Amino acid sequence: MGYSYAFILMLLGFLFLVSSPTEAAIKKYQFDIVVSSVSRLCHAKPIVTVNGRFPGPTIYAREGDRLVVNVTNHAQYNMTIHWHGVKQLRNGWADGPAYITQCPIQSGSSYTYDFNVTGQQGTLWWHAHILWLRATVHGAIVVMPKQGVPYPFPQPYQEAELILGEWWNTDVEQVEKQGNLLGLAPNMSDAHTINGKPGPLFPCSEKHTYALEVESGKTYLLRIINAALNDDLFFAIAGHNLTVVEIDASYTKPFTTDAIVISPGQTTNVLLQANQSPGRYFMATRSFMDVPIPVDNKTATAILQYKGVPTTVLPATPRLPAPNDTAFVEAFNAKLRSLSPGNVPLSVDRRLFYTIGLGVDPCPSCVNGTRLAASLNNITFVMPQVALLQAHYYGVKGVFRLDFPDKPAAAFNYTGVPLTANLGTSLGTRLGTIAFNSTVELVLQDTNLLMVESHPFHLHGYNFFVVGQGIGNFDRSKDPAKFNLVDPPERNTVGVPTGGWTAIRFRADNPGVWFMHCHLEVHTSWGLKMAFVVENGNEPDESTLPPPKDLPTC
Ligand SMILES: *[C@@H]1O[C@H](CO)[C@@H](O)[C@H](O)[C@H]1NC(C)=O
Ligand SMILES: *[C@@H]1O[C@H](CO)[C@@H](O)[C@H](O)[C@H]1NC(C)=O
Ligand SMILES: *[C@@H]1O[C@H](CO)[C@@H](O)[C@H](O)[C@H]1NC(C)=O
Ligand SMILES: *[C@@H]1O[C@H](CO)[C@@H](O)[C@H](O)[C@H]1NC(C)=O
Ligand SMILES: *[C@@H]1O[C@H](CO)[C@@H](O)[C@H](O)[C@H]1NC(C)=O
Ligand SMILES: *[C@@H]1O[C@H](CO)[C@@H](O)[C@H](O)[C@H]1NC(C)=O
Ligand SMILES: *[C@@H]1O[C@H](CO)[C@@H](O)[C@H](O)[C@H]1NC(C)=O
Ligand SMILES: *[C@@H]1O[C@H](CO)[C@@H](O)[C@H](O)[C@H]1NC(C)=O
Ligand SMILES: *[C@@H]1O[C@H](CO)[C@@H](O)[C@H](O)[C@H]1NC(C)=O
Ligand SMILES: *[C@@H]1O[C@H](CO)[C@@H](O)[C@H](O)[C@H]1NC(C)=O
Ligand SMILES: *[C@@H]1O[C@H](CO)[C@@H](O)[C@H](O)[C@H]1NC(C)=O
Ligand SMILES: [Cu+2]
Repeated sequence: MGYSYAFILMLLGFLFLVSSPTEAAIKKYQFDIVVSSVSRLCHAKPIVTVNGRFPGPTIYAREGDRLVVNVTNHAQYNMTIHWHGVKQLRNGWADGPAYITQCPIQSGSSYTYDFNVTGQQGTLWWHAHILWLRATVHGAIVVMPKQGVPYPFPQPYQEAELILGEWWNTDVEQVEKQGNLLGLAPNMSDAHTINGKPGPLFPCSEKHTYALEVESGKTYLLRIINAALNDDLFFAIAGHNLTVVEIDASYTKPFTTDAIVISPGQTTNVLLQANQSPGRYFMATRSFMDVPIPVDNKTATAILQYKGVPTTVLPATPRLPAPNDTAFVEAFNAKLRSLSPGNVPLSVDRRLFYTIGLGVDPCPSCVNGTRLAASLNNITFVMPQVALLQAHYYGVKGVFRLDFPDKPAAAFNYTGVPLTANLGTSLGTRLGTIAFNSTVELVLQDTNLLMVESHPFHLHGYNFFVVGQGIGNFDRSKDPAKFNLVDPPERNTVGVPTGGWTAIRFRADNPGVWFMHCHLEVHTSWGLKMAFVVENGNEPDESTLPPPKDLPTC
């Protein structure tokens, strides 16, 4: 009796699944790149935006949907948009980094990004991927699970996106240009922002404060995105703990914390229970920086507003970790575990070891006769004049070399006493090549050439597993034994700790040309970037798709 009852339930469940509307939808968006006057910090200034909004519009999709985004450039700057974390299977044409997968959309032109969101759900984001324009050209991507598929945590009452950013009072392109011209570090930002607003710790900011209204007793899902150009950030809400459930659109084993750390490029979903005495509480964000270099150390705030509480009530202030709290960051990262890890590569076909270096190269016109430079395996990446993916697809010679070294030319004490010798770098547009479907282990090793610093690294076209992390020099004979191959966090952007290393693994099953770079824009500008050519497989469905007809040309 019990048996047949269960059987009937199973049958009903099956029928329900079959009849539920799971068909993928086509979601169309129009992105107009326009210069708009936005008022922040006491005065209005023109910034480059999508549809006049800052932050830009949120893209909503379900796993499996097709997104069709027509980007029309009405501004004077060249533009491209990157869909950060979308895997773009066989479809690098829609990935967006300028001169890597496409030529820019020039003033007066349009390009339609047409891509499917396959096998991914959670919070991602989109941003300009040319010059420093992503400072103001960015927004959230919310990928809901397929129809009828619940979250692996209790259904929240409501959801909200919190985009953390950096604000300059001057034109951000002038800041970048001035840094390049002088060969020095560019000016740091004037403020941090939460959903585009700096909050009341800044002058004339009462109207420039984001507030999130909550009902007492309810649970909220907060989708937090670090869209800052150059700053790792802490985030906390006064009086409330946060339960981390997802990072970079990959579910995690839930854990509770009073603050999070989030690097540029990363996303973190947290559950917030409005379970404190009804009131007003500040949310706050501020930089994490554990080496003594100048950084925008100003705190942006927003308000968690319990429904019905008068806005005259002074908000409570949260305690953020100290700006140099490395121990908090290490402990936080150690808690990140995949909820249900997919196929973590257990064996490795290809081992890569890349050193991250900051240095100086000759520059006769610069202030010191030198300019700051950054490199991987001592190679400072030189941007090509035409897009690498096109050059690869059509076999155009002379655009790049396929000889990026798998390891540095010579081993040295990477994180030893500050290394002031060999501070020059070698320049080139050199790419690494990877066989289709091979498993790759990449160890990113920070160095003390010039100085140590932490670097958030982003790989396009893939998620990877973060199998290990440590301080000091990576030890090939000892460290792999400590790798987590059971439930390592899966993500698309990972921090390499100051004076330390991070090991990632992925299966190269997405053919194309994929950018990999530090997500601190200042370091990317200095050349801390490279790209992989992942070869086609043998089957017809294992090669890069043909390019769309409206792909921009250079
Ligand atoms: C994209 O938008 C522009 C401006 O509205 C329009 O002229 C163009 O036809 C659109 N392209 C496509 C493919 O719809
Ligand atoms: C997206 O999915 C649709 C439907 O399966 C398919 O026709 C289309 O070719 C896919 N597009 C890309 C870029 O993969
Ligand atoms: C950078 O900061 C310096 C010193 O405050 C200032 O003189 C300069 O105008 C700033 N540059 C830009 C592009 O805003
Ligand atoms: C937050 O979590 C900590 C550690 O689990 C706990 O001691 C504290 O009481 C919690 N605070 C709130 C407001 O729930
Ligand atoms: C923030 O940085 C400025 C300039 O770098 C410095 O003068 C100031 O003391 C710092 N403030 C704090 C609270 O660390
Ligand atoms: C962090 O900064 C504080 C204040 O500047 C300083 O006293 C402390 O020594 C620093 N801690 C570390 C671990 O560097
Ligand atoms: C370059 O010049 C600046 C400003 O004059 C100075 O602060 C800095 O120490 C110099 N850097 C190097 C590497 O010489
Ligand atoms: C590397 O440098 C550090 C600090 O300068 C030193 O403690 C360590 O012994 C060196 N390691 C090797 C293998 O030389
Ligand atoms: C990096 O390359 C430059 C230029 O070839 C060279 O002078 C320097 O010694 C190299 N540095 C290292 C650490 O390999
Ligand atoms: C990739 O390799 C794995 C392990 O050998 C194999 O199971 C899988 O089918 C291959 N995938 C493709 C697309 O060839
Ligand atoms: C825009 O991109 C095109 C194609 O690469 C290039 O020729 C042109 O100089 C760029 N324009 C600006 C203003 O950078
Ligand atoms: Cu960096």
